[in-house]
Amino acid sequence: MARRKKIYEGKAKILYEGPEPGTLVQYFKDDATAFNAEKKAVIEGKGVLNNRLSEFFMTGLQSIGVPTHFIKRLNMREQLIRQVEIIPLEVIVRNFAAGSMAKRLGLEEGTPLPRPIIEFSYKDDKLGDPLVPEEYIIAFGWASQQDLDDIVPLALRVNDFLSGVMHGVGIKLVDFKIEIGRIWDNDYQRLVVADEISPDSCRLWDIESGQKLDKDVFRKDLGSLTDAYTEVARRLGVLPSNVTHRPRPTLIN
Ligand code: AIR
Ligand code: ASP
Repeated sequence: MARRKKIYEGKAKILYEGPEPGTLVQYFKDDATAFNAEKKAVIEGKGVLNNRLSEFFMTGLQSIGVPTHFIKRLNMREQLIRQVEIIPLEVIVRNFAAGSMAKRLGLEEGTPLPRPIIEFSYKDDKLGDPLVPEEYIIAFGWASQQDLDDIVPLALRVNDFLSGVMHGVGIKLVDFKIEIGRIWDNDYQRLVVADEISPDSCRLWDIESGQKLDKDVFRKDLGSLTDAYTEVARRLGVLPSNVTHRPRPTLIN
């Protein structure tokens, strides 16, 4: 088979040219990075889990009318997606204080916020994805006011959906990050949820015990990341086919 053309390689995923114009193949690597890639490791099985989990969340969003880039799963590590123009922002939604917000404001991790808070970081690894106000986003042309007026309710719908799904399996959605892509239909543009939604991009805490079931396990050396992600997948009923229980073959005389 001819080698596929690599379009882009990021820290956790690779994008290849897709089979048709306007499509790409998104490959999930086992690589984990944190603190702007200062900390790195290969975590066996992470890519397979995130491929499945991102599919689960994206198809769930589509079922309630939230457009995403997802088309279909191709295999254990790859999915077919729509090619989009990524808006260079990390759209972060927070329900409880944690991570950089807890640090910045001196809040205890887990403090409930008065309402979901949306913030934007400018996607630039060299700069460490700095938090930016809307004023910068519009002035520098990363997105328009109209885009932001569309992105905010989109992000809140994603938050409602994900919070509900996670709550149903005993997990608190503390915060998450999404990326938004533009799809052009002639002169008309649509915004869709792109990139991935997985425990790499969310903070997920067990409601009962407070146990962390997301990438903080890796960032803070709290144990096995694969075990944490497998637990999320198990609770959601999403497990890669090679680890789901299959009846053993029986001999027929
Ligand atoms: N995030 C931000 N950049 C990359 C990722 N994965 C996610 C984190 C967390 C949320 O955005 O995983 O769920 C907020 O991160 P922080 O570090 O700003 O508190
Ligand atoms: N994904 C980013 C990195 O690799 C930030 C993080 O998740 O901590 O550094």
